Amino acid sequence: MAGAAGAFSLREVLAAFQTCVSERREVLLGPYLSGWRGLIRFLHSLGTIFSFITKDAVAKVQIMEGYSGGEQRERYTSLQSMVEYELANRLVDVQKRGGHPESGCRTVLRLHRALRWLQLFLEGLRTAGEDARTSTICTDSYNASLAAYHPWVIRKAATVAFCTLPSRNAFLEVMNVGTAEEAVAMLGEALPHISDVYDITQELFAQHDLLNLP
Ligand code: 1Q0
Repeated sequence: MAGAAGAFSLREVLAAFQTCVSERREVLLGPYLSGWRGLIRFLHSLGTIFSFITKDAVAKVQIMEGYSGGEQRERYTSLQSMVEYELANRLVDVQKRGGHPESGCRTVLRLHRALRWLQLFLEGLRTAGEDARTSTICTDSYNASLAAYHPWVIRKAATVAFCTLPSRNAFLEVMNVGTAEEAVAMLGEALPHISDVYDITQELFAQHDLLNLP
């Protein structure tokens, strides 16, 4: 169930993204959604000012859980099999929203774009100085990724929420992986796995011309 309670552990989230990529370089939906559930747990802990973000992320993960536990679950084991199935069966609104407003493809595309934000944000946290402001790292990462897809009102609300973020060291602590230095080291090891998931998905969606789904 998306958004279940429990302590956040970045290690678990990163491990989930690590196990996402199969030997055949497919992105497995099960671990992909586990990774997202972990991130959502963390979002919950940031309080109500983030709830408009949390709600959207929960809704999208729930849509995907519906597919991966549904009648066609075998078609939804990986992003590759999902794309193939949904396109072959015309289950994706390609030009404008119509009969399939909640296709797996368009839903994953939103999560995929957010994963780019996460990649930039964690890289920013990892490389910033001790006194860096998390809100600045977060805003810069957002402006370089997701912001391009959001209308003004969401960009505004997001920027206001980012200002309430705790300091870099508080963030590193909340990762539950030890000291700030250990957290930074772990980010360095783990970030390539997130990048891998991002790159494979980006290539898959580009190949099928799915990067601008309504
Ligand atoms: C740390 C602060 C978290 C900041 C999250 C940045 C993302 C801002 C996103 C604002 C989204 C606004 C809500 C609605 C947007 C939708 O319109 C949009 C498009 O969907 P649709 O159906 O209308 O076409 N949805 C999205 O773009 C998806 C947004 C998903 C956001 C998921 C963010 C996940 C963040 C997790 C926090 C992880 C931090 C990890 C760091 C841990 C370090 C200890």
